[in-house]
Amino acid sequence: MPTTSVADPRRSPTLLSRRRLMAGGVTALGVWAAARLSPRALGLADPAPGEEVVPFLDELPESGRAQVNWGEPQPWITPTKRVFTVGHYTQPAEIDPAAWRLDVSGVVDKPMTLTLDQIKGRPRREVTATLECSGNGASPNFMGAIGNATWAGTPLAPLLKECGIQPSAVEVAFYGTDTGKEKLAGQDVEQAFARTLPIGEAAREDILLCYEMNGQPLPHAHGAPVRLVVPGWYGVAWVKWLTGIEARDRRLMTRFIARDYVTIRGEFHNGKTLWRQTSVGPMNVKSIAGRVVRRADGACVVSGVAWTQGRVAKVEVKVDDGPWAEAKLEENKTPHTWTFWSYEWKNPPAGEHTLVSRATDERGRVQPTADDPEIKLKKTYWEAYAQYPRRVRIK
Ligand SMILES: Nc1nc2c(c(=O)[nH]1)N[C@H]1C(S)=C(S)[C@@H](COP(=O)(O)O)O[C@H]1N2
Ligand SMILES: [Mo]
Repeated sequence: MPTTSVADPRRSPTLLSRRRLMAGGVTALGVWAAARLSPRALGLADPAPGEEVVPFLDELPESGRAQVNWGEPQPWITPTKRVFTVGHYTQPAEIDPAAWRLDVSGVVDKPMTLTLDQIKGRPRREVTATLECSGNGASPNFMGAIGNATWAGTPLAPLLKECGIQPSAVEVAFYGTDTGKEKLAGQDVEQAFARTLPIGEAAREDILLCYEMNGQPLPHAHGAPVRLVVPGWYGVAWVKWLTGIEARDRRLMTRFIARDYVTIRGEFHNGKTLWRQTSVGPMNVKSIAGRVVRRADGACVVSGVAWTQGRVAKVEVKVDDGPWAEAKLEENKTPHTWTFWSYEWKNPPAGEHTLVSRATDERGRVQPTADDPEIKLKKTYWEAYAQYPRRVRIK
């Protein structure tokens, strides 16, 4: 057992810092320092004297883009500058908050037009929730489009109630200022980015008209002045640069609801495989191993994150072809937020190994392997939540 290969920083301080540089990249140093101060940083076993990070052989290169870099420790709250951004139409110019208006219309008794001051004058609520693009993990070099942030704004539900939603309403639609030309029935039609929530879902207490992110005014790139926050749903539902809300008595079928951000897959029903097409909605159960730290006694601590719609119930880790072993979950009182986990890998043998994690959520959903029919029979790009095996070399 090659415990002697673990550097003792008391004897060799430069070796440890060089390892840190290799593991996280030069710009990561500040993040490392900050993360060590936070009791909820992923990988609490951040190298103490005598410990070292074992880099993953499949570590993704630093992309230079705003996104989570798994080679760095993750604080529970992702710094805003680390949170990815997505815009499918051309990004709108900055919106003048004084001129901005939000229209609430459709099948309501009392349509409304609100200013930003009126939105901010309404009851304020903070919600911590994990935002993930459903494309995260769908292509080989892409796993950083996720972040856990604290969002503040006013709850949507009481506003809808005040508008008096009529019984004919089946859903609530949300529109952004960004538009694009879509070809429909041979014609070019200008459409705004839009998403809908079923009427029951829109009544949830934790859906926000959000104007603050991590204690700061919501940045333009994240949808200022106001965006929708839908805890537990994939990012596509979190409409940015909000301009309109409509209660609707028939379903909206615009691009990012009905033609893109859709999942086509084979489902088993009464012994038959039937092909179903659905719109991307709530998050699936997913986890990723983020770090391995070698302790002075030779054991490795594997740590990572797991998330789902609702709460994660269990995370298990498998080394090579070994059995699934339960990881330790950090307390997870808040639903729709990621949770950290760690697993003690005793006596790791020298050589290359595969580590993989599997999360189970409170509803009993289990993160599938890439070979599971649930993933194998998925013909489309979005909802990439298969188990994510990682490679390490133990010296
Ligand atoms: N108006 C508008 N809102 C939008 C989008 C968009 O293109 N336009 N993209 C959605 C998608 S696909 C994702 S993943 C999230 C990303 O939010 P972020 O840019 O704050 O990370 O915004 C969503 N809201
Ligand atoms: Mo997305």
